[in-house]
Amino acid sequence: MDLLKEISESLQKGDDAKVGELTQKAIDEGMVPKEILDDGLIAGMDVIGKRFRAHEIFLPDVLLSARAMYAGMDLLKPLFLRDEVPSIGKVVLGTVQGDLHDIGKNLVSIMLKGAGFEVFDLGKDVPPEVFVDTAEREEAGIIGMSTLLTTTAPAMGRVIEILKERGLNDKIKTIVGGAPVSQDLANEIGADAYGYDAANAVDTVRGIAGV
Ligand code: B1M
Repeated sequence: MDLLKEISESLQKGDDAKVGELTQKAIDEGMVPKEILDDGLIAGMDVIGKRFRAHEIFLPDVLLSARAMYAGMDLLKPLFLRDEVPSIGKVVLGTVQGDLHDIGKNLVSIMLKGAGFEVFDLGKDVPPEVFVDTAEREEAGIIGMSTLLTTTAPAMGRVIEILKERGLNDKIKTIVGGAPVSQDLANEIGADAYGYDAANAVDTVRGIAGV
């Protein structure tokens, strides 16, 4: 079987040891890391999402697949990072309050760091004030927010409101992303930018940071 297909299928089975082993094999065979990520790991997770929505599988299965996803991502991570790159800008990043999904946000974090940004990763379930307080304290020019739940998308708007209340919205720009987020939603809540995937988030952050 095709190696990337095997990675995807092992991830769907929640077999983290196998995903780690196959991801390492793909790296050793010289496959492009982005291809392993997109066509192996993310492809497998997409199937899990569809099966979960169709009630064919349940939360514990999704958790096992998430663990398998991390087994692969941990091996790919060093390949996306570059050592000793001087910082080209500061980004405060997190998953918004009420949302515990962090796989996509962590990918955005890895890729931004790889592109030379200094990232203050606040993790998941981050209260709106914490995004703004951290950006102010660290003098970061950009706040990046991720959400996977339609119910927590409005929390991104609250961050933007706080920036306006503190008169910081000209100085600190915002980018939003995640499965239920769209350019329309970004416009609606007044975000400066929308990123549809991790690679696009990097290009977009570069654009709004002017680097
Ligand atoms: Co949950 N979950 N989950 N889940 N989960 C979804 C999101 C869901 C769509 C599944 C479904 O019904 N088909 C659904 C949301 C429905 C909705 O709101 N419309 C859902 C639900 C309902 C839930 C619970 C409520 C289930 C429950 O408890 N009954 C619960 C929520 C708990 C909470 O957060 N309060 C829950 C829990 C979980 C797990 C903990 C089991 C696990 C998360 C583990 C973890 O993250 N550590 C999990 C998972 C894994 C998923 C699915 C299957 C996969 C998500 C994922 O990691 N995808 C997901 C189904 C799906 O999305 N198809 C689902 C891979 C990842 C690489 O993609 O995160 O989209 P993604 O990131 C992409 C882009 O979106 C973008 O870049 C990445 C790709 O390069 N991106 C950005 C992301 N952030 C960005 C930020 C940017 C720019 C781009 O700029 C700042």
